[in-house]
Amino acid sequence: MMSQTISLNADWQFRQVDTKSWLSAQVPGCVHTDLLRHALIEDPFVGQNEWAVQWIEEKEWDYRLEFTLGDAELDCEHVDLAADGLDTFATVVLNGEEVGRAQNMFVGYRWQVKELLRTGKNVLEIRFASPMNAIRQRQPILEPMQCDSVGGRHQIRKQQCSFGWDWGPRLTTSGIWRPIRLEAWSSNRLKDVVITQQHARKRCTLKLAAETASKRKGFSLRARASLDEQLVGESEGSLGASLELVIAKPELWWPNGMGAQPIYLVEVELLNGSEVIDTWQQRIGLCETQLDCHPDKWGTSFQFLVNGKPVFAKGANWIPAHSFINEGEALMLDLLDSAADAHMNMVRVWGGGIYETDTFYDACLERGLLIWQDFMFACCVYPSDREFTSWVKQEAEYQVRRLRNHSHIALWCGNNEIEQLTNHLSKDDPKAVRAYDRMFRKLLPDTLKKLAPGADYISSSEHNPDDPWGDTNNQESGDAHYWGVWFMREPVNAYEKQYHRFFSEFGMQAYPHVETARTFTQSRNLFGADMNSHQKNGGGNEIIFHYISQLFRFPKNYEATVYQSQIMQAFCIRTGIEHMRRSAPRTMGALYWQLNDCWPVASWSSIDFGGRWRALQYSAKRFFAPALVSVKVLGDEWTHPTSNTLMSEVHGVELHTVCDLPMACTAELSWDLWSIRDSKPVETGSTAVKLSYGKSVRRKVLNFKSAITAHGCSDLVLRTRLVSSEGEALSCNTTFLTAPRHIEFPQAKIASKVSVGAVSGTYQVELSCDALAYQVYINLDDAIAHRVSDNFFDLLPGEVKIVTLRPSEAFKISEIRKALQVYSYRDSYED
Ligand code: BMA
Repeated sequence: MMSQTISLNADWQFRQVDTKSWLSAQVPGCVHTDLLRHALIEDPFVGQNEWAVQWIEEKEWDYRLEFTLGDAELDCEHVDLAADGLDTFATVVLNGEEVGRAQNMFVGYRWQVKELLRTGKNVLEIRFASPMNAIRQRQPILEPMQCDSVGGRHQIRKQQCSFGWDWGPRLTTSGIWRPIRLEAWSSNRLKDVVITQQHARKRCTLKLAAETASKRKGFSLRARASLDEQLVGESEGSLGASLELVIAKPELWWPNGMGAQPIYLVEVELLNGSEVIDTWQQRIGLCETQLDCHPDKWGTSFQFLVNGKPVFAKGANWIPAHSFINEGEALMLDLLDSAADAHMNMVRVWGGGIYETDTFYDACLERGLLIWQDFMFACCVYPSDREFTSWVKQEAEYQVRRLRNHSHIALWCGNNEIEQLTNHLSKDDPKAVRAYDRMFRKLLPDTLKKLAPGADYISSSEHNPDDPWGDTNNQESGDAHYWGVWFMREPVNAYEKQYHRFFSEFGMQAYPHVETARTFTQSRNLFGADMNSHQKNGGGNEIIFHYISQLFRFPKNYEATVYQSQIMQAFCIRTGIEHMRRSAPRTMGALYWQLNDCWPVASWSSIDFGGRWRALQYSAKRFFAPALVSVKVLGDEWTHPTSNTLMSEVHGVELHTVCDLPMACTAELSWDLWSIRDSKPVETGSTAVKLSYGKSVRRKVLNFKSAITAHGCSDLVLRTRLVSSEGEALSCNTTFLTAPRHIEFPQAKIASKVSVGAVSGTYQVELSCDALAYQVYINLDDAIAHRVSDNFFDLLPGEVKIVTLRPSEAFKISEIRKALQVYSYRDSYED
């Protein structure tokens, strides 16, 4: 008999323990969203409501489902209750009998329940203990600190950032957060299938090892692989034997920008005689990924190879897409589209969030995004007692099994930033080191070795393989989190002095767009209580203003401050990432902190909660372009420590190209040095270049001494362009020879023409100017939600910029014209 799945996701009810009334609940979901749906709490994302809902974490919650079963459904040998995720300490009761207990949000549970089920009405009840009580039972005295407002979050295996983070609210959920179902089966079922890919010339062999509930004779397996519904491989065999699917002329999966993402469907059937009794399927890409650490002239490389080819990792760190995880599913695809659209090829699933849902891994596969997968441990020393270790063991086994067939997971990493916590954990404390080693250098890698042999693993990010407890700022080997710019307030060009082998974190904050902030407050006071609740980093505001003041004139109002914070964020990260790409192959990765937010907040993200791109996301699309022209300014600028006079040794620039286009091509690299005041070029030039994959090349050193003597650094702007020999604009860049705050920007007149776009429902905006317009921002007034193809770009006289505008609903062209606002840096400050 074929196994049967009975979903139990509908018709749940919930209540606070010891209260009477049951209310409808949504599963998968959590108690906060259930309370919100019944208007029993205010939206915790609005104003300071977060604080008004803190009581929820102290309570116990009941979830209850009545469901009916027919004879047919019970007419099988086994029925399992499968809960893919319970958050977190749950007691599961079926028809009055306890079935089991859950203690770990990151584990899927399965209990045999056939004996407890009845024909007709059944009642399933799940009681969730207060997570705070669970913490206090393990640690009576709590010690709040940075990124742990609870002071004990690490005691339980629950999404760590749900206790509050330096960008996230404290919204400690409870509930059935993943699907729940009954699985009825007889004689046997497929528990799991592991796929191993073996690549050879013009052939890929998929070895499938199936695990079944029963290993008795008489059962057999049948497997198929298909691409676009065309069968490409088939195989049959008895249980226990490994099946092989040989795919001739495999179409390889490549990261975004390097090739296509063909997705193969692998299906396995379990047969009893000739009858199919269970099925299993998985979508995969055919690819080999490898972390390549080989000795080289700079130390030891830290680079990813995909199908044997070194890949410069371009991307960002990923946090849960919503504080209430299930709500994040709706936002995830759009966020990952944005990542791919900005030429990213890797995202890091950061260790303070969750092992993401299947939707996420599938979406990354489709979009060519490699995954750096942290285990979910972040920023503190974790317990090592027997109970905790057993939770971790179970979790690691569950998650490695769940995710091991995703060959686009390029790396597993033990945790986020624990090895650098030398103030808590140092080589002088052998006990703590031993406990750490047992978890992150033994348990986790051993689990991978057993269940996913061949998967690459590092114990922590950042990680110094030469001395894990030594200088985590090691430039010779390992990955680095470089936070000198931001936390240490180092000058922006400090990025250009860093030569880490791989940058897995670095970042700069900005304020969310005015429209995003308006979803949580009407206040325009960035230091007011509402805004303050949406800025979780202690010194965050001060540091944003520090960097704004290093770069720009004082912003004239709230809108201007938001705008400047965003162009400042983009300026900083662009400076860093262009340097990192120029430094290839010494540096082979740049994942900035952070792509997304889990609620509307001032943060390091490049995309506001809700999907609106900050200036940084548009900039990412330019600085991650497959072929890039990049400029390094030669000579420093500083203010004299006693006289405060501006000092400058800037004398010229280097022009570089960076290429990760898969095919070599020829292009023209051209430059124009303009006088800003005169709106005229003072020096121009060009050179033919050959661009080839993986090559970062210094093309020219330009000496601007005479132009600087004649005009001064503050009157000069350099525009550089890379245009392919077919005439395609590959990259375009603007560089100043001084901080923009020293420049007298002209009052440029920006002309805009709106016309109907080629694709229905879109409009084209054509922009031109009579003088330098820096960081042009186009927007439609509030009422019209929209997307634009580019924004926060620079314009010089003679250039025409065409932007496609896509309103989310139909609007007349006259309405678009009326709503169009064009703003540039010059509008953000008073004379
Ligand atoms: C990083 C992350 C997070 C944090 C961010 C900003 O190192 O790992 O812990 O949110 O810094 O402080």
